[in-house]
Amino acid sequence: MGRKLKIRVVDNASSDWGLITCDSFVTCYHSIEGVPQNAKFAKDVLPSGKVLGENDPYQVLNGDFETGDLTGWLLLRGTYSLGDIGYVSMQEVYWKDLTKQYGMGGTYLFTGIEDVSGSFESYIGVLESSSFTVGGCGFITFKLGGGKNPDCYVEIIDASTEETLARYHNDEMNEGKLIQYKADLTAFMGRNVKIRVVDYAQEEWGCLAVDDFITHYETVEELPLAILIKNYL
Ligand SMILES: [Ca+2]
Ligand SMILES: [Ca+2]
Repeated sequence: MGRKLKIRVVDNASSDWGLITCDSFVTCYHSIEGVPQNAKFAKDVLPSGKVLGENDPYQVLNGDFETGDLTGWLLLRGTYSLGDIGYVSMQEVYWKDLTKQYGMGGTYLFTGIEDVSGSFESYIGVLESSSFTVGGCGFITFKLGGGKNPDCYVEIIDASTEETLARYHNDEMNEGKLIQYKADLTAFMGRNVKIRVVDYAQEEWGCLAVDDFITHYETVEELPLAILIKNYL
């Protein structure tokens, strides 16, 4: 309040709806009642500059993708795959349908659920996190959408030996809607591990969306309401 500002309309894009139209910048309303009822709340997408897990050995780096990119993650393309299994996106809906909300945390998520043509779905590969130590109360939480195909799953691996310690599948899948899960890693307390988001499937919901890998809770009381995910290993 009181600061002198300017508005900038920026277009740095050259494809995929890389154009913009705008009108009616009204910058002063004397009361909140004057703001049009049907105006949609604009989301501030400016990255905070802070990276989740930066100074916490127990929290996986950028587990919420809120840097807006793959900082802390390694995206590996499968053999013969013509594209990546997903990308960091700020689209709130999938299939360009306003009723199909991902329900992501914050502004960004990682998604391979993009178009109805299914070209993304045919891609295979792995998204691997940087390492973190299992600590706190030993539970982690994450959000998972899509991936009904059994060849889509989330794994916990040992950071040095790459031994698979746990494997999770989106049993509660509701299209691309993100389901909040909690996983019990108490058996691996103190171990250095990584998360792998695996997509080896090419059809039948062979695509995934993920967000909010929160790997450090001091007590179970801090855990959000979440479904306990089954370890299939
Ligand atoms: Ca997020
Ligand atoms: Ca796939």
